[in-house]
Amino acid sequence: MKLIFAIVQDEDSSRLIASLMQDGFSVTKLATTGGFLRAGNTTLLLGVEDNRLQNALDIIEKTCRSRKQIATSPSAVTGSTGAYMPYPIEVVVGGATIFVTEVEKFLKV
Ligand code: 2BA
Repeated sequence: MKLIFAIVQDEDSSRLIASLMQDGFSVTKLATTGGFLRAGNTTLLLGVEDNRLQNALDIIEKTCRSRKQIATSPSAVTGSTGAYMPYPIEVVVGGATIFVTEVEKFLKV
């Protein structure tokens, strides 16, 4: 069995959960925050049998889109006045950031 951690954009999460559940996957949704943008995103946990791993990954890949977002630079420049001047930068976020780990034990007690 594998455990998938999928970090996705909030905009994709409802459709993704619906698609996964329609295909019989169990999903846990966590409200998370990206360290770089400091914006909300969604992390899904899925425990899947090895033979269904690719099926789940395909659904995630098909459903999650990448989007451009404007962010304020985390390391602002300091102008000649010494003032703090954050500047906007464009980053491409997503589709999904996925980690797959081996599950040693799976219990429901
Ligand atoms: P954030 O950390 O808010 O990052 C949002 C987007 O900002 C990233 O999109 C990437 O395009 C950009 N970005 C992140 N760190 C950067 C940096 N140090 N310099 C320049 N640009 C940077 P994604 O790569 O699609 O990541 C989306 C979200 O997935 C991330 O949100 C974070 O919550 C998670 N994530 C991505 N890689 C991860 C990793 N290796 N470990 C844990 N979480 C990760």
